[in-house]
Amino acid sequence: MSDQLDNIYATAHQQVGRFSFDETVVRVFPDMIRRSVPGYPTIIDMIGVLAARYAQPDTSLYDLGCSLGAATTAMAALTEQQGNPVIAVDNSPAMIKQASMLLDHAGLAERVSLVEGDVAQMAFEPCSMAVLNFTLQFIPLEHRDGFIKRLAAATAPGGILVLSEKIRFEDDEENALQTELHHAFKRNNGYSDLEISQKRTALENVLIPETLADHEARLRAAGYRHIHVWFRCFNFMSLLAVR
Ligand code: GEK
Repeated sequence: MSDQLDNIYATAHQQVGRFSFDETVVRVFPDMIRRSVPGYPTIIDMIGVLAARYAQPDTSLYDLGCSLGAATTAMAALTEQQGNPVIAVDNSPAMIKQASMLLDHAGLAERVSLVEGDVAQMAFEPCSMAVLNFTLQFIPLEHRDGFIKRLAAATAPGGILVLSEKIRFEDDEENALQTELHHAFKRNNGYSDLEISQKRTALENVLIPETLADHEARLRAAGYRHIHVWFRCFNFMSLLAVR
């Protein structure tokens, strides 16, 4: 089951280990991401809307770092008539196992190829849409440029990348304020100060945020021509990059 309440960090851990997408996280993942990422449900819905607008006939759609397949499902639903193949990739065996069950239940097993693997190392087929919904932030910094370049090269002219990320701000004061507002959002969603602080420790050096300027520069260098922020809330944003 994957609809349990996230209370992983509710009690004091003697030592907070590195965060990993294991079975414990998979069990609570839908609750965790909804209560931790401002605007997550809206972003998923709009990924469907963007798929309806940008998916080109006879090309694949990628959901990279698909977790339980929320974006996959939105893309598949809003391109049903055109029937683009959807390729959903994640490197967590526990995520893939649960995603496979959920996609089966949703009747999407034929439409979606579920792949267990590292998105930064894979070869891409011609595609018209790729989604990195809060995934790039977990990929080692030194792999990010080459990965985005390879993805851009496989994307058809007029095709898109949707890149959602937690970001950091060059300005320390702004960074502190936006972080504080994010924590207020989490508190409002029922997380305690202990949970917020232990989760922060677990994500240290695992989730590595960059600035909006860093993302824009990388996308431009890879060959995306139009780059727009289409969603923004505190230190979370989503970019639409058109090839
Ligand atoms: C959603 N997109 O629900 N290769 C493949 N997968 C990876 C890699 C990698 N190198 N690194 C991390 N992951 C989803 C939410 S969660 C975001 C994405 C979050 C996977 C990791 O296993 C996890 O499932 C996902 O990326 C990140 O729209 O939890 O903040």
